[in-house]
Amino acid sequence: MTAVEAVQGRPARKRSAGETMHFIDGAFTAGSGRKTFANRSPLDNSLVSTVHEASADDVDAAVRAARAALAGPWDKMALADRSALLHAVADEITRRFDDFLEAEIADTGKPRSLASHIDIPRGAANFKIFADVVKNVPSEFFEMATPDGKGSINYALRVPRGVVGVICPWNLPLLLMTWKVGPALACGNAVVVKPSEETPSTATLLGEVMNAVGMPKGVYNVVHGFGPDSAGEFLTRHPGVNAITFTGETRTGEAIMEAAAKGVRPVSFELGGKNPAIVFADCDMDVAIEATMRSVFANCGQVCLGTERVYVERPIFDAFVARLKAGAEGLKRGDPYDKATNMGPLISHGHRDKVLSYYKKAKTEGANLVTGGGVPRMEGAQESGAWIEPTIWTGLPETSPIVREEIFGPCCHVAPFDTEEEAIRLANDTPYGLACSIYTQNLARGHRVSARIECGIVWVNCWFLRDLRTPFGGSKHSGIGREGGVHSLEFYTELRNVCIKL
Ligand code: NAD
Ligand code: 6OD
Repeated sequence: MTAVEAVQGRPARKRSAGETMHFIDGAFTAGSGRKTFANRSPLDNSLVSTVHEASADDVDAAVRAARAALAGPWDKMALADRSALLHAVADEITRRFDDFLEAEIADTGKPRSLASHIDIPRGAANFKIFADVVKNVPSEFFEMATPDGKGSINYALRVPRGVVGVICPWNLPLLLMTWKVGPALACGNAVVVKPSEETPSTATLLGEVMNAVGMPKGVYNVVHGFGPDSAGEFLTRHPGVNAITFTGETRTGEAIMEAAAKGVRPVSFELGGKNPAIVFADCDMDVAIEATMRSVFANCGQVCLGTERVYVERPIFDAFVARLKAGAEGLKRGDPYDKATNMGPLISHGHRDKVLSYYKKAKTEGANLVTGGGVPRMEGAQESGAWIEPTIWTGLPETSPIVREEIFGPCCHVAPFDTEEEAIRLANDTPYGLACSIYTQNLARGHRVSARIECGIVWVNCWFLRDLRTPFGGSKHSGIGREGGVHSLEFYTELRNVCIKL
């Protein structure tokens, strides 16, 4: 009996407080494997849940369930009905807002003030936007003359890719997962999601939402586990997966690309970054400080679009550093449900070790430590959490690993520049190319510099201001492809030309 058969006919189980199950073919299941792992809170290292780790058979069951769904009512559903169902998913996420919020905070420790404004609302918005986009994008049509004078017409049909493997990171778990699942389902695909091992909860909870709104079984599946030699690799190597969408580290992207080569399967990758901000002396300083505070420290610096290199025009360098320091020292750590808390812990002790190794390296390289650089003292149970100090350095050469490598923590290096040309050169001197922020009140300069920065997204006088219709993705080592609006349809569908002789 396969794992799918084993779960068929069983009523869908709610996520119990202590266990996180796979969601396969519309049912929660422990799967066929015996292995589990602990999901611990980064706030205080307490156990959030015991997570079932998928075996190759469990992943196979999920892929088979997805394939079966493609041949069932999902395939026959009218576009308008599919779109309505995705709106219902968004509405149900909103109705269960507090459940999602609680699950996301339990896994990540992020402050409620952040998750309730960004993560959970975007979870719903990611379904709504693509439910609408698919209904409103026209396809091509050409009339063609033929020698017999009768002519022919050509049009393009958008057809789903099939089963899409969705591999997700831990930093914005619901947001980044639904950013892929929303368009994939809107386009008529079925998905198998592998959430990060650090943050398995909201993807699982979404299974309850899918059942509540009547999503056909097998359209949305979730398997838990790790990357290499675990659920991630089993999924990306599975021949029944037609396309792979991945957000995570560049090195992981390289491994997944190798897996996808077998069977020549398309990939969409949103990868790492080492994003610069360029602060010109003619900026509105309040705007530049407010946005840079968020871009460096929001989500404890664990945002792919976050700024880790700040270039400031020399006349305002000292004033800018002083204000950023004051801002960093004013951040409030602690209870995520306290309204005043605006900084959580890092995702895990393992990640904190990595970030601290950069803090140490900065010291040995002779950085000028403006603030932070260590681990804060926390009270009570939080003493055991993965807390870290927000940190600012100056004075390092551009060749330093602190300036070149993605740290993914609440830290930045600030350096002065003298000319626009120099700022552009410094910003582009990186193998990455995800995002850049520019602060200036001279809009001509804003346009001119934006056009010369080698990256996927440039923000002028803002950061993380997102219109979901726009192309999102990275250049160079920061990704392959663009998602968002109609661009997501490019990846989640294939165009088929139909030629009709009249
Ligand atoms: P990661 O690459 O370590 O893991 C991401 C996911 O891939 C996890 O689910 C993991 O289990 C899985 N995985 C790992 N190895 C695998 C393999 N060989 N085969 C299949 N799956 C595998 O990334 P992370 O630490 O979870 O996230 C942080 C990274 O993600 C940072 O580099 C950050 O910049 C990047 N990121 C990029 C974007 C973007 O939009 N560009 C967004 C968020 C995060
Ligand atoms: O806003 C988005 O759609 C998106 N993909 C954000 C990515 C953030 C990275 O951590």
